[in-house]
Order: sequence, then structure tokens, then C-alpha cells
Amino acid sequence: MPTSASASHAPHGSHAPGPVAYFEDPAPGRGALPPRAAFTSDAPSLSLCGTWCFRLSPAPGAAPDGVELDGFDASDAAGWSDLPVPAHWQLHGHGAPAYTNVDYPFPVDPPRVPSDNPTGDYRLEFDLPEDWPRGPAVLRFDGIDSCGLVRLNGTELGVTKGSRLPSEFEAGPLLRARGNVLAVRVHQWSAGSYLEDQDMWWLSGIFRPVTLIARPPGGVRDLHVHADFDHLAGSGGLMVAAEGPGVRIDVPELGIAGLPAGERAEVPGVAPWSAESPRLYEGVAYTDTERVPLRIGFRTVAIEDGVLRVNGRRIVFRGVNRHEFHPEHGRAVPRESAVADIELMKRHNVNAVRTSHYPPDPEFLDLCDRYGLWVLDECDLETHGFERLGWAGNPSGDERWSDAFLDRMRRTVERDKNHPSVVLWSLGNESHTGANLARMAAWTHERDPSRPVHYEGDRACDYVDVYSRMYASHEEVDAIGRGSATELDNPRHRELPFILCEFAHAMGNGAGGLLEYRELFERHQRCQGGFVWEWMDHGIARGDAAGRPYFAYGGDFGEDLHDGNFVIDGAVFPDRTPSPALREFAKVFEPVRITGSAAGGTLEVTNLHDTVGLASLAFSWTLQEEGVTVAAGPLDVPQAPPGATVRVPLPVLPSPAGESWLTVTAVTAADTAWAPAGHEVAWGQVLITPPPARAATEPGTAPALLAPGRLRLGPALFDAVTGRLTELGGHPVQGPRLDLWRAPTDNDRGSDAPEAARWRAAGLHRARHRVAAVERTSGADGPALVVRTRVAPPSLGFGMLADYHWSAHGDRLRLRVELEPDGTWPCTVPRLGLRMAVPGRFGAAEWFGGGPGEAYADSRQAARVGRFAADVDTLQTPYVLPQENGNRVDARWLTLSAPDGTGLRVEGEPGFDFAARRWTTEELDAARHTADLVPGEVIHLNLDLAQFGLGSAACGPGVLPRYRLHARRATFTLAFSALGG
Ligand code: IPT
Repeated sequence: MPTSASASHAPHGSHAPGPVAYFEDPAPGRGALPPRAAFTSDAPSLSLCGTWCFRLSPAPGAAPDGVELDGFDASDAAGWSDLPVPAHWQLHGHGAPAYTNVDYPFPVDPPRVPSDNPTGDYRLEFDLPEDWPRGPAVLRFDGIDSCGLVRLNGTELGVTKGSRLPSEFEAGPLLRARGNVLAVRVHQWSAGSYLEDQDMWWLSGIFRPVTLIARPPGGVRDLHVHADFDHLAGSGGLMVAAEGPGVRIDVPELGIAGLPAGERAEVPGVAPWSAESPRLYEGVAYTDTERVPLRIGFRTVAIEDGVLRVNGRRIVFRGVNRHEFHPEHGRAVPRESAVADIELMKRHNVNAVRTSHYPPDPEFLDLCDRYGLWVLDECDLETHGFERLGWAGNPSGDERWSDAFLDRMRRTVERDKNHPSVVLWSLGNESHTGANLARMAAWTHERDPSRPVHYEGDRACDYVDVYSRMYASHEEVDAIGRGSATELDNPRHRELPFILCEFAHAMGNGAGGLLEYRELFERHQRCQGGFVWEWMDHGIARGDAAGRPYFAYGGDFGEDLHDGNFVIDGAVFPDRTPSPALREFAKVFEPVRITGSAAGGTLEVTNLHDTVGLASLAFSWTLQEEGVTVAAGPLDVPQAPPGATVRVPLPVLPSPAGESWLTVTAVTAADTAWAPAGHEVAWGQVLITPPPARAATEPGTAPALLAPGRLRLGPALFDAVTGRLTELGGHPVQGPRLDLWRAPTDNDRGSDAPEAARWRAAGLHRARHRVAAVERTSGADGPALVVRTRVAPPSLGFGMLADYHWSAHGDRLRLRVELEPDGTWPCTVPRLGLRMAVPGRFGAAEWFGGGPGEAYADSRQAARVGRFAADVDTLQTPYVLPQENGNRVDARWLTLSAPDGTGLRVEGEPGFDFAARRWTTEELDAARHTADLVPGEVIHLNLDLAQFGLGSAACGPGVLPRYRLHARRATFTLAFSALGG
């Protein structure tokens, strides 16, 4: 054991023999200074980030002695290497990342941890700057995962636990002008690991900044800014509590000068802070020896009549859960990535963040203050793995862990208490319930009565101020909103604001059903929104043997216990590219709703902001005929307070003959911190000219039998035996056949409603096609080629009768498919559609219909009617675990063409969904990573009548009944023609 290991804490109730090392002690760390607010000042500080010497030992006992001493040999020859700080050692070639969701990756034997406990020794020699003042100085660690023993110049400063929480140690008396030796021994596993079982990668090390900060005698030790807003009077109040001699406050903009700490100033006419209008006032708190810049936001959070209000207004969380993640750096997130997150959130109408499930890098909250996001700031606490044991031994109810729980909450609240963006505290996540949690809540209520306390695990709402749930179905949220009996028939559930701390699990393709959640948040005052799970896929950037990049997930590092791709469940991909889910979110939760009708002659514009008017937006309109702009202009929209709807007459429009839509958009009128002027915030469409009646089709051409075994029908050739289309206008094709299968999504496989398992059991992935007849007929609609088939899985008795009625009219080849279920179907169906293949050269797609992005039955609000172009490669959505993707809805027509203009045109009567890919559905289904998908020779084209919805069953409710698809009688009509050539 290392010499500094302590055996001071006797094991309680543990059957394992032996003393408890400091890292196994359930108590908080030792030696740290009392927690205080995160702030910078004009006192000298020295960043100790950079390159440190590092050595990883397989166990504490194997760690070298004397690292903390002068002259220790930390050379490469002695087994040391360079490691950046901040960083995780597993992402720099030492050990490997590992992913589990709920399971502890070690035996549950609290507070013991495995003796195979990877231990990283960090060593930094540093000099002080010339002008560094003598006297007190603190050494600040913003995050060490999971336990660090800190020694400076041979002397222990202390031990820190609580990976995502800061610790400060007094370092002043030990500092030397030159040749300081800072040694930090970090253990991957500690007693703290039992409290840090969040659903994420296990990644260790000093992953947040390390700073030495001079503490001038007579300086400011801590500050607590109280800045409230009285919405009735329109005035604010400012009082700054401070630790330090004679602290005073100036806020020049408000005429506040020399306000003594502890005294309150009334501030008439102040502008309040909100996520939508994040007004901050610059100030300074100072003593004779130190000046601390302040950014003050005035706002008051209150719960009145069961409704959460800020500055008197009901707010709705249109939020996301944000883990800190970067595909190369893990939780050591570079500042520009944090800024990118916030810009992306703001640009997609996200107004709130739950810092799941730990306080973020402190700078992130500065950004939230500045850009404007409501924050639910969550403590670094999760003991989920005890659920496997029926919660037996859960630390939440165990006295031995009481101080550790409270310590974590204190460090959260003290660090972040001055952020106007933080409107709720959260005790942690998935730690069941217990006295230690109740104590955290009681302490928080006492310390900061200005913010309500959240914790989803307090299902009885005994010690929290909001009723919170995760993944409640629409039906249940509606019941809660109506105040009807809830799960525990608990009156508290009818009195408190209700929020979904997690909903709409964004794993893979999905979640569907966002629109219906929004409707509930609008219908019920107490249903105040929620936080999508989650912001980002935690995929780790890797390359395969051929150098093709992909993102890794659980199991990709050889873990013997892991939860696969459950860590890939974000609204942005690991590289922060927005996924279709985020675009859907942006549309569903747009802060302005634009509707209207041509018949009524008006547009309705509803302001759905919580606190601001429409002044920051510019409105304009565009009229498009078949997706081509024919007229456009600005639109005058009168001011509307939050919640109000204004009516605007439709602009004077031409009358195009073809299908025409008026699109009205609201864009940012001026540059904002998060988007340039012209960024689209909201849009709506009104149908002006419906699709014209179809011109009478030319009379049909009769099919002709050609030798050998081929049939000609107008521009097409068919196989006379199989009845399958083989050529169109001279282009080889594999003609359309009924296809019911899709590569299951994570939601299809979801545990709550495993549709995919039923589809597979029903053999839908390997349907066989029996050709019953190939007939040349001349029915009422003229001559036709009729191919009668039965499509059915092997070994089972049910199937689908599919008749293909082909007719040729000039250059157009028309297909009417008639479907009829045969026998009793045991399951729903993924798709009702056709699959065909066309030459790979036809890689440019253009269509008039829903777009530009992918859409599905229950996730299609973001699809607008227009004319769109994309190549087949960009029609794909690169879900980290490949699955069904790329569907476009309601195409009126589609062309796929080659650069020389040859190609294929498909028209719907009236419309169809489509997807086009360079691999088959079976290949998509089999792929484990994006790099497994290798383009083939042809383009596989799905032309669908309908597809099963997405839902959220990967973690939560399945597809709503109206979006489920059943085998049913159906008719589906398309027309094909060849282009050019
Ligand atoms: C819920 C967790 O709180 C969250 O961290 C994440 O794991 C999510 O599930 C799934 O991705 S807990 C679950 C039991 C609902």
C-alpha cells in the first residue's frame, strides 16, 4: 500500500477483512477548504494545465514510492510518460474506456473496491512567476475522477473525491519560488465510485483544470449574490453576502457604488434575466486587496398554485439532458465544444439544460448565464447499480455515507449559487430514496431558499418541490395534468409542478411522439415540460483496419460487462452534427407558431415564448409552385405578448396552377450571441393551390411477348416468368416487389415494446415471393400486365397477397399494387412498400414533397413541402449503430439521375415515402458500425405507402396507436418513366 494510505475508517458491516484505505473510506475526502463559489478575481493565478509526467500502475500497491519528493526519477526510462492535464488517461493509451449503464463494473461490496484498481501517478514540477506574492494560495482541482491524493513538495494536502466537483487545498505555506513538486495519485476506483454510477463511460484522471490561485490577505473568500426581481413593481433587489473584510459592491450601470456586502439595494426599472432575454449587469465586489467581477441577473423563481414561475411567468422547459462529452476527449470537454453545444441548443429552440448527472465544467454555467438557458443543476450522485440488489445496501439510506452525500450537495450549491441560469437544484439521479437524500434537500432549502429542489427518485415528493418523472407515457402525463389518480395516489402529485426530467429517449432513430408531449405541456398548466434524453451520443472516435472512421460504443474496447450502444442516445451525433431528432425538436418546440388557411384569408401567429415579445424576429413569406419560388415578400406581424395570437391577412398572392404552398418564416432580425441575423426560428405553411386534377392518361399500350421469355410493355421490359420489371427506357432495373422489412431501429428493439423481435419471429426479414400468375389482360382500364403474387415468411401460414397491375401510357409506366392480408397476422409491420434497384449512376435525387430531412409518421413536423435535392450518399443518416434511416415523406415525385441526365422518375398518385441507399436493408441490419456499410453497385430504392412510427421504446413508451402499422388491405399507385438516355 502507498505509505500515505490511512486505515482510520473501520469497515461497518462489511464482511471483507482488512483495513480501509483512504480511497475506500465512504467519508468525503480530507484536507480541503470549505467549498465556495466559482469565480475569478484580479488575484494572481497560475494555470497548471499542460503536460504532466504520468505513470499508470495496475493497483495502488504497485504505485511507486517517493513520487512526491524532490529528485524523483519520472523519466521515460523509469516507466513514465507525458500526459496532458486535463484529460482521461484511457483516451491517451493507458488502459481502455469501459461502458456500463446501471451495472457497477466491480462486485458490489461497499465501500470496498477491487484490488486491481488502476492508479495513475501525476507529477508536475513548476516554478512560480517572478511576481508571485508570498502568502496564502489555494490549489484548485475542478475535477479528478475518482479519487486523488494530493501532495505538494513532499507534504500531503489532502484527498479529494466527488469526481465532478471542485476541491481547493491551502498550498501557500508549502510553495517555493522554483522547483515545486506537485504529485497527485489518482485511483480509478474509490468509495466515491459507488456514488458515481451514471450511465456513461468509466473514464479516469485529472480531467478538469488545475489552478494555483493566490489569496490576498483581506481578499474575498466567498460571495453569494442575491438578485431578485419583483415583476409587479418591475424592480429588482440586490444583496451580496460575502466573506471578507469590508466587501463592497459597484454596479455602475445601475448607479450602485460602494454597496456594503449584506446590505440590500432596491433597483427600480431593472431588466430581469430570463433564458429568452439573458440580461446581465456587470459589477464588481471588492475589498482593499481584491476585485471580483460579477455578472448579475435579476430573477425570482417561485412556485405558486402548483406552477413554477420565473419573474411571475409560467415557464416550460423545452430542455435536454447534457452529459459532458467529446468523442476524443471524453468528459474533458474543450471550451469551444461547450460553446458549440450552447449555440446548437439555442439554434434548435432548446431553452433548458439538466446537467445530467453532475455539475458541468463551471464555465458551462457562465455560458448559460450569457446565452440564456434555464438550468437544472444536478449534483454528482447516482447509486443506480444497487437496483440490481433490490436496493439492499444502497448508500442513500446508510448513515456511513451521510457526510459524503451532504458534502457533494454543498460543493454543488456553493460552487454554482451565483448563476442566474440555475433555477432548480437537483440532488442527483437514480439513487432510490433515503435519509441522506432528505438531508441534502433540507440543507439546500436552508442554504438557498431561492431555488426549488428537484430529485426524481423522491417519488413520494416528501422532500422535493417539484414532481418529476422520467419516460412517463403521454397517457400518464395527461392523467397527471388532469390531476387524476397518479401512481401513488399522492396529493402532493396534484399540488406540485410536474416535469419530465427525462423523456423522448433519442437513441438511434427517434424519438417519435414529441408533438404529442408538447400538446400536453400546452394543455396542462402544471405540466411544465421536460428534458429530452439526451443531448449527445457518447461515441468514441476510432478507425477500422482500413482506416475508415467510426464511433465506438460499449463492448468495442473488449469490456466483458457492458451495455453496448445504450450510450449512443443523443440528439446530436458524437461529432455534434444535429441528428434528425434535434431538427424535429426545433420544429415541435418553436417559440412562434404560424398557421393559417387560404380560405380564411388569414395567418395566425402565436407567440409561445415564456417571457418575451416578437420584437427580435423578422417575418417573411415565400410562395412556391411545385417547390419553385414564384413570389416572396416581407410580412408585417404586430407585436404579441407571450401567449397571445395575432391575426395577419394573407399577402396578396398570384394564383399558380400547380400545387403551391405559402411558407412564412420567422428569423432573427439581428445578430445574437448564438446565431447570425437571418437564423430561422420558426415557420409555417399554408396550402394555396391544391394539386391539380390529374390529366386523363393516354390509352394503354398492350403488353407484347418477346422471345426469349421477355415481355414488352411500353417503355419497359419484364421477365415473362417472374413478372418482374427488368428494364425501363433501356435502363436495367430490378423491378419493384413488395417489401415489409426495415432494419430495426433501437426503438423497434426497445425493451418496453420489442416490435422488432415480433417482426423477426414472424419472418418478415426473409419473406418469400411466390408468383401465382403473370397475366396479360385488357380490363376496364385498358390493357395491362397483371402479376399475382403471395409474399410470406417460410415456415408460417400467413402472408400477403400482392397483385401488381402494370400499364403503359406513352412514356409512363403505371403500377397499381393491391395488397390483401392472407391469414392471421401475428404482429404489426415495419413497412408497407416496395423495394427496387436502379443503376448506381443514378446518384442524384430530386423530389417535390416533404423534406429536406428524414421523417417518419410520428416524427415529421420538421418536414416541409418543397423541392429538394441531395445525392444518395447524403440522404443517409449515419446513426452510430446503423439502422433504418433516411426516409423522406410524401414525395409527389422523385427523380434519380446520373450526371449525364439519364435516370428514372417516379410519380405518386398522390404520394409516397422513399429511401435510397447503396446497400440493402439486410446489410444495414447486419452492420454494427458505420464503417461496416460498403457501397454496392446499385441503388436500392424503397417506395413506401406507409411505415411504422418510431416511438421511444428504447427507454420509454412505444409508438402511439395512431402511428402503428398493421397488415391491411391497401392500394398503392405509382408511375415510372425514364429520363434522358
Ligand atoms: C435513465 C437514466 O437516468 C439515464 O441516466 C439514462 O441511463 C437513461 O435512463 C437511459 O438512457 S434511468 C432508466 C431506468 C429509465
